[in-house]
Amino acid sequence: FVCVVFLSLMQVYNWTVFNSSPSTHEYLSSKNRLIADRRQHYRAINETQSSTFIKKKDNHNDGYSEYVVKDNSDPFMRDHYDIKKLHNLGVIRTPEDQRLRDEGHRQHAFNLLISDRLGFHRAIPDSRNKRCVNETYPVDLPEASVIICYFNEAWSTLFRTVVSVLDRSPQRYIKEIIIVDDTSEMTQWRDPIRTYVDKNLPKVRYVKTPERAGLIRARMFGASQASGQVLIFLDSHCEVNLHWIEPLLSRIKASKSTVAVPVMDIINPDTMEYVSSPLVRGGFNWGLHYRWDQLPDRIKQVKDYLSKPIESPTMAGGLFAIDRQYFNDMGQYDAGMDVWGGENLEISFRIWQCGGRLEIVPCSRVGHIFRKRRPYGSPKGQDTTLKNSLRLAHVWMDEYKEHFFKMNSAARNMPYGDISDRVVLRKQLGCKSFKWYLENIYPEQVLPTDKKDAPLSLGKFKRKEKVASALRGQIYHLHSSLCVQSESDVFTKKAMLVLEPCQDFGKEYKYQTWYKSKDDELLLSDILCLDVENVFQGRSFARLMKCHGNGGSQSWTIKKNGSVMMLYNPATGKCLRGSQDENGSPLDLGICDDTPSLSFQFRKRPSRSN
Ligand code: UD2
Ligand code: MN
Repeated sequence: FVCVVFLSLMQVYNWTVFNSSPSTHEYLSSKNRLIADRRQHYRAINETQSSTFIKKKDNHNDGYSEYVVKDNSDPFMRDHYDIKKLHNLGVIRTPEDQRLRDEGHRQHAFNLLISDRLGFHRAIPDSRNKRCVNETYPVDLPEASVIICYFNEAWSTLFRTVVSVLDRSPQRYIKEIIIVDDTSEMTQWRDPIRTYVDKNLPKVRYVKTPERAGLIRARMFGASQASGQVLIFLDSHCEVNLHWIEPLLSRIKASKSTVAVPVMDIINPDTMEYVSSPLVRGGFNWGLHYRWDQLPDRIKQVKDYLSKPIESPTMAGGLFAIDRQYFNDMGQYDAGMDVWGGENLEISFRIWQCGGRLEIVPCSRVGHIFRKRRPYGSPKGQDTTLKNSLRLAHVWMDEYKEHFFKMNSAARNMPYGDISDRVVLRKQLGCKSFKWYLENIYPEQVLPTDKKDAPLSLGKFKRKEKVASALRGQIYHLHSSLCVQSESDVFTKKAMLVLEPCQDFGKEYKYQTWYKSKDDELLLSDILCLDVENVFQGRSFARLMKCHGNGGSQSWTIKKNGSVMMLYNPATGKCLRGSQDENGSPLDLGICDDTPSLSFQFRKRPSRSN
């Protein structure tokens, strides 16, 4: 009986029945010390990993079936998205576990212990809106080359990305998966990865950049080797969800100049929990940082907007599908951009201004690990985002680049390399002005001068003192007062908030600058909203989240309390709380009373000088 069941399972359409047990053994035989260190560990993963796909139902007549993943061996591995079970996976049992966890946080900025224990296959919740089940797609969709660039990615996250694509896409739509090793420093993994791919994953190709190229040039390098009609780019720490690919390919089949972006769900870097994201779209602020925007009413009025493609002014950057010919014709990327940052706004502006279309496709969902910091730098330690932003401002933004310079006066005189190629490209493609883009594609965008609310800092300003500087004989205001800022120095969703000494200038400036919106939201750097999340029973923490525009936990009422105020969150009935003594401990919410830890003040930001 067992045999019969097994054989019939094997026949399930061209589907590969994954049993990853043979997988990592080959590379385990290598002599490399680091690998030997991990032998025990990966053996443990393999033994818990045998999973089988069981056909659930044929709900499309195009030969596509729905599968549930059944894990055969370890009860530990079932429902691996359940937060309690994930928590179990994170339990440290041996010194080796501890070492792996610490190393993971240091090198990857996520919980490597849980990631490794999850293995390559795991079930994730179907995060789509229910309406998506009724969507139908053409049968003859174009084939895709999936391109995954990585620099120092962890083994388990890289292959979970790859395997999720193989697990959850009809095989006929996957021409190939190209993994582009951007000359990772972890050279000891190079051969094992190559061998593993060659032996186990026939559709996957390993390529390596000749030298560290940065993610922008690495993507072009990968694309130049691809042969599918469509290119789909993914970060190397993603997990694609059920039916993720059909809606993307359908949009490109309908029009070759449409670029289709899935909704990015959140994989929590500490717990690996997979969390559905609200439907929002891409925007930017005048510091040229990507920002999540709530959907404007004109989109919400469209019937079934929760399951129909919506146009988006920009994309986040990492995940999108584009026709390969179109990608080449419209100038790929700006090869003068280094390592990280800015390329997502550049390609977004270019798509719209040069006659294409950029859409977010709500029924396509891909999880991405949002880290709190980037665990790598650039080869020369330079700030590549600023240089890249300058290039795109000069090529695409016409007179509107002045708004960017107002926020970054130092950038005005910074070198940004030669952009003449890109200027020529803009002419050749006959692209429209930035004014046209703002008026027609992003009418919701506010010019900085229109802003009603001046930037504020939110904090506790009680301990401001004047200190005479013996050296220069001048009086300085030393702000020993504390300001509310993100726990990390990037704008990451789900980041907690902490109190740190107030900064008026320099890098910290933008991490402490808040804006009040007319909908009672508080936005950090005009990017993410102050939100509340119930993490543990009875204790709610303040977090940064995408602004969803539905009030609730993102709505804050100011309650005056003498010269100070309390920030009341009607959704939880509690007030924002920050203990005054401990810098660095996360802000949470407490019952609104007179305790000093609940009192805050706003202060207008001084004008910015860097
Ligand atoms: C976001 C985008 C990312 C990119 C970036 C801006 C998403 C999910 N991610 O940052 O794709 O658009 O914004 O530039 O929207 N990598 C290399 N070579 C390098 C550095 C990185 O190949 O020199 C790889 C890296 O391993 C990863 C990808 O590029 O797979 C993106 O890097 P990231 O995950 O650090 O960027 P992220 O998600 O913070
Ligand atoms: Mn990423």
